[in-house]
Amino acid sequence: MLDLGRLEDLPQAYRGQLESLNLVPLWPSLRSVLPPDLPTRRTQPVHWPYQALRPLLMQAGELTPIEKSERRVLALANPGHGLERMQASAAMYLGMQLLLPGEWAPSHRHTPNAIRMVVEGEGAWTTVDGEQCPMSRGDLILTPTGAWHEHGHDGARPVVWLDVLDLPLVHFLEASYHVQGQRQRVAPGHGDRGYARGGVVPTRVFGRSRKAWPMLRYPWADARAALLSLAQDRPGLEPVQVTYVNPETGGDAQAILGFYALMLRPGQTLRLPARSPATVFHQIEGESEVTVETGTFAMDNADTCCAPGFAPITLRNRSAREPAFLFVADEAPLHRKLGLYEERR
Ligand code: GTQ
Repeated sequence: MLDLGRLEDLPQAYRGQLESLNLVPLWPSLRSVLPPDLPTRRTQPVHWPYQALRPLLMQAGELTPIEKSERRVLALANPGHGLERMQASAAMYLGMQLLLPGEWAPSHRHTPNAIRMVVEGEGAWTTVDGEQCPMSRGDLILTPTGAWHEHGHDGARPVVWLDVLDLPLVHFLEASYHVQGQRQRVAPGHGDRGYARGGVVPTRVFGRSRKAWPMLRYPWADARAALLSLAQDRPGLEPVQVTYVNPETGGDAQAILGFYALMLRPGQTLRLPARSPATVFHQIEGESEVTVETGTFAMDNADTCCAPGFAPITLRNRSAREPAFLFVADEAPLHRKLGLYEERR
């Protein structure tokens, strides 16, 4: 490989002249911005055990009223990016949000896309562009870019969910902002009822529904049933996985991040190829083991972990009797759209 010159090799006076004209020599930095074969990744493999973070989230409920927080969230931050940046990976933000009985998180909309993966509790709801979506463990709820959303809670116990946003990317693009709104009027219609069965979609006599986001809530009961049915139908199938899609287009549910549910058969070990996008795993049911490069995380119920891109990942169901279910989020739609998507075996 060529031995490139260093900044210190240049005369001080010349460097000063460059700087005063806002000029920078490329060659001393060329290898750091274009490293050989593998990108430099700040994203580290990180595990956030739910049992450790839950008491701190509940404490936030005592320390900070909803009126003082708007959204009561602990961000799951990757130390590789610096904790203050609140990034799980280059494009993904993760947060654990707590809503207490009777609380209301006011309506707003913003440019980053968000989803909620419900972790615990019953009785809360998120209203997205007028559609009130009930929240139960494992349900996936979309709040796509620009959609009004507010959270309320009519139940008796705390409700917690995992937020996944493409905030770091949108912020990096200098395109991140929000708009405060009024309490929404709930409109009739539920995407998850209209699109309750795969293979058929609601059809109006006079043209299709023009909603860009026809389905906002993906009940866990349906995704789980789809995985069990797929596993039963194809006993030889290695990865038993479904993708959350827009039922009108068949494409990814959101434009930037991808969302999936994966089932590990009892005792199953699944080796995933190294892929360019970073990946997040959240344990919905059962117990598994996630090995990223050389480190292994023991994932219990409601645990979350992340893996950088280009890292081989091995998943293992730690139970020999019960299936394990993981919710997966990644940056694959973004990488595909940009032509950057890669898989290495
Ligand atoms: O619930 O609208 O974790 O706006 C971060 C930003 C949640 C939300 C987050 C948000 C929200």
